[in-house]
Amino acid sequence: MSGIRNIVILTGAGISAESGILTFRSKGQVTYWDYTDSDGARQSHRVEDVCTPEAFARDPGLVQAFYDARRAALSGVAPNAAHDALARLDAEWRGDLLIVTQNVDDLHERAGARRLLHMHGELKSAWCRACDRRMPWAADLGDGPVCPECRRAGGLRPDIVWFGEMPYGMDVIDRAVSRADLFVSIGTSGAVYPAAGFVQTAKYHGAATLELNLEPSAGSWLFEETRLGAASALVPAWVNEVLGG
Ligand code: BV8
Repeated sequence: MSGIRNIVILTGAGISAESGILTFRSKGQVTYWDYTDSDGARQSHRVEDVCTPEAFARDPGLVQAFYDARRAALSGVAPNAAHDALARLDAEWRGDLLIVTQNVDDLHERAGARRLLHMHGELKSAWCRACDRRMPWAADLGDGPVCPECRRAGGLRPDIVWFGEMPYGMDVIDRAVSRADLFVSIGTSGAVYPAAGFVQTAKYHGAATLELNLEPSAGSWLFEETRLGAASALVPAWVNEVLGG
């Protein structure tokens, strides 16, 4: 691809869908999460209503259970061909590359991606509200474990950016998107900001823009080109194009 040196790729829940991880929305429908509380009562929650500081303050057990279940499920899923293709691009692309993911799963890194930024945090990280340190975490948090850093119990929360909280790495992302020659959006509905606005920043600074998605996103009209289909087919084909076969 002549003239392309700096690439920014934004990924969303759709790139992990074929690995068996639920998306937040598809075909305009918001995903619900079914939960059985400690009294055995079954509840159903819109995912978006659980991913907020207010939900955590109101019912920490519910929110911790939501993330404990998703963290535990990671051991039963694997990267798919789309994650593998982006890891190959990361290894072979000599220009600048940044994969900005909205996802909190670890499939990009398990596929081998290195130039990666989790703007919404990670399931396999915990944040201690007592000592403000973040640390790798693979176990449950719902049982109020002791923070290995400050030795206080019950202060650990998921290291996840909830609605109303500032995403991570925004300065790094703004710099990379402003310098990009090519901005590619993969598997995202374009429903959540500030991620959904990156394409406008890229266009403003003259980048070419490409969307790879199962269905047109809310921001499809902003992209020069949209390719519709499954990420596991579209992404390897696109990476082959970019790397010249
Ligand atoms: C902030 C972590 C400011 C949690 C997440 C009104 C207008 C504009 C903005 C707002 C507004 N009201 C409120 C806001 C702000 C809000 C927001 O955008 N709300 C939306 C709902 C309107 N944003 C925020 O609060 C953000 N913070 O603005 O802070 C600020 C300023 C100063 C000081 C403090 C704060 C924080 C947002 C982050 C929330 N956390 N995730 C978790 O994961 O548990 S967002 C959540 O949605 C997930 O991260 C998810 O990844 C993300 C975005 O969704 P997508 O990735 O796009 O996934 P989705 O399911 O929606 O779509 C999947 C797509 O894939 C579909 O299009 C589908 O067709 C496609 N697909 C499916 N299968 C495949 C496929 N494609 C290809 N192949 C397939 N096989």
